[in-house]
Formats: sequence, C-alpha cells, structure tokens
Amino acid sequence: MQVLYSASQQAHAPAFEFFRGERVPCFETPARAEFVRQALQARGHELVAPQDDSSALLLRVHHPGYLAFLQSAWKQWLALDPANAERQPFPSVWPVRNLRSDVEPDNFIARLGLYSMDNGSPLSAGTWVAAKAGADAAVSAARLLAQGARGVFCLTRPPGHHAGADVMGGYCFINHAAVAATALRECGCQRVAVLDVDYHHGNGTQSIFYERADVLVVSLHGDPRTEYPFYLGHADECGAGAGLGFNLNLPLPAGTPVAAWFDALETACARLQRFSPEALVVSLGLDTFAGDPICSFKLQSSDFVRLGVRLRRLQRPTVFVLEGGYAASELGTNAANVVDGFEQV
Ligand code: OKP
Ligand code: ZN
Repeated sequence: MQVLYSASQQAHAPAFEFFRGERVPCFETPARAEFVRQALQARGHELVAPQDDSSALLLRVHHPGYLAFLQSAWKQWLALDPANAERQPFPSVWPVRNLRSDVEPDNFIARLGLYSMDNGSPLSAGTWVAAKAGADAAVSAARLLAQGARGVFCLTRPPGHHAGADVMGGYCFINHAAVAATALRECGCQRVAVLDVDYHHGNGTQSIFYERADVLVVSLHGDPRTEYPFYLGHADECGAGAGLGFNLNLPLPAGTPVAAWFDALETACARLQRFSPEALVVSLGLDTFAGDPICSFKLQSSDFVRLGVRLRRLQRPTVFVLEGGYAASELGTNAANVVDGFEQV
C-alpha cells in the first residue's frame, strides 16, 4: 500500500501536556510516526511524499479565522515575549455558554481559548507546518484513490478527529479525515463514509458533517460519560436536518472485551454497507490496543490484522488516516497489521 509520508510531521513537537494537574511529557510524539514509518517500510510498503496543496480545500472544512489564527499562532506567541520560544501556550479561559464567541478578542490567550475545546492541545513552533502537511497528505490520498488505488495510508500526525471547523482539541488541529472526505467528494464520489475506530469519539468529524447526508460518519469509541471528549459521542446523536440518520455512534464502556468491540464493528459495517459509499475514510486510532497508556479497550496486536481484513471485505476504496495510539513502540506493528490484513484478502 502506498503510504503518504512527510517529514514535516516531526515539526510538531511540544514537550509537555497537563495530566491530572501535573505537567507530563507529551503522549503524542514524533517518535510515534517514526515507529509507524519503520514498520510499514520493513513490510515493503512504499513511502510517497504528498504532492497536493490542501490550502483551498482546507477552507471548506475549517473557518478562515481559525485557520488564520492557527497559521500565525506561534509567531503571535513569540511577539508577546521572545522568551516564549522556550514556553508553550495554553488556554486558560473559554467562551462557554452565555459568553460571547462572536467577537475575536485581541488578547492572544483569549483567542487561543476561543479556538480551543480544552487545554490538551499543546502548540509548538511547527504545529501548523505538521498539521498542514497532514492535510496535503489527505488530499493526495483522495487523488490516488480517484486514480484507482484500493487503499492508501496517511502517516500523519498530530491526529485530527477532535478538531472541529473552528476549534482545536485533544492533540488535534486540522481534521485530516474530514479533509480526505471532502477531497473525495470533490473527486466525484457522491457518497463518502468516515469510520472512526479511535478509542476516543471523533467529535470534530461528527460536527463537521452533522447536517450532511453525503458524508456518513460512524464511530466506535469509549463511552463519553467516562471517556474523553466527554461532551459528544452519545448514541442518540444521529445527525440533524438533511444529515438526520447519517451519524452513528456506538459508545462502549471502558474495559469492553475484544469480542464485544468486534460485534460493534459489525454493526458499524452493516450501516456502512447500507449507505454504499463510493469511498471510505478510516480514522485509524490504534489506542484501542490493550497496552495503550491512556485508553481502556483490549485489542491485541493480532486483532489489528482482523480489523484490516474486515475493512477490506467492505470492498470500498479506502483512505486510512492515522489518529491516536500512544503505546509508541507497538504502534508500528499495530498499524502495519491493519494494512497487511487489508491487503491479504
Ligand atoms: C487524541 B486521540 C491526557 C488526557 C487525555 C485527551 C486525549 C486525546 C486523544 N493528558 N487528553 O483521539 O487519540
Ligand atoms: Zn484517541
């Protein structure tokens, strides 16, 4: 399988995040992509550099004000104090409920809060470059499918599925899966489905397509009553307006056994097949792995082969977009297992 890979993803390298009130080293690291690259190359998959510029398409997924902020955020942070080069900005105030989000404040941290859902998306000097490279990869992947590829793998980071039209969150800045789905629509696919198998609900992807019937979003994830992102991902979220019936959430309790996870995957696949998409985007989070340090599903490495086999049986041209997965040293094996499962059928 062709693997879209850009070294620019390494440019996103914040040092720490907050976890239970403490500063801890980031779980989402450049090393993750390196493990995936090594494993895919070792199994003979070909690395391809993204050739497309996603700039125009990005504006169909994200709001212009948000993109402008993201693109210049680090420069603005440095303009406040050159010593900020050694510091990471975090939001500390958010326009919840009765506060106004229609006026962009001048204050940098206030704007960061306006465009954030949490304090869990640390910015670094290269965040924009890395996330933009991921969007370029998503557009290139769509083009390769349009040219006849059966499967393409976007080796992108940071992840994207928590990023909404005008909001970053959960390590995510640009929603690469949404960019891929939008690019596939533009390539002539009438119906595109997104299947999100990350441990965490892809709130950004859901929100972006919530009122659309041309992009079905199906997600298997930890129950938001106890798991991040907490405020979206419940079973009663079915889409709205023209999109009513085109969003399916399958929340599962933390600790769900492997057999029950694959049962839910069958439910997801049945809905996907009824929709009959001309292309499929898989938000491939591998944090469902039993050894993941921040998640609580139980998949073993061999289960990722089974996942790949099942996805191939859908018989849809498929773009895989890397999302989460924080057991870094096993991430390469788990990603390559999905790809090999997909290709072995
Ligand atoms: C991103 B993706 C750890 C708290 C958890 C949110 C998790 C984001 C996961 N500091 N922060 O869906 O894998
Ligand atoms: Zn996740």
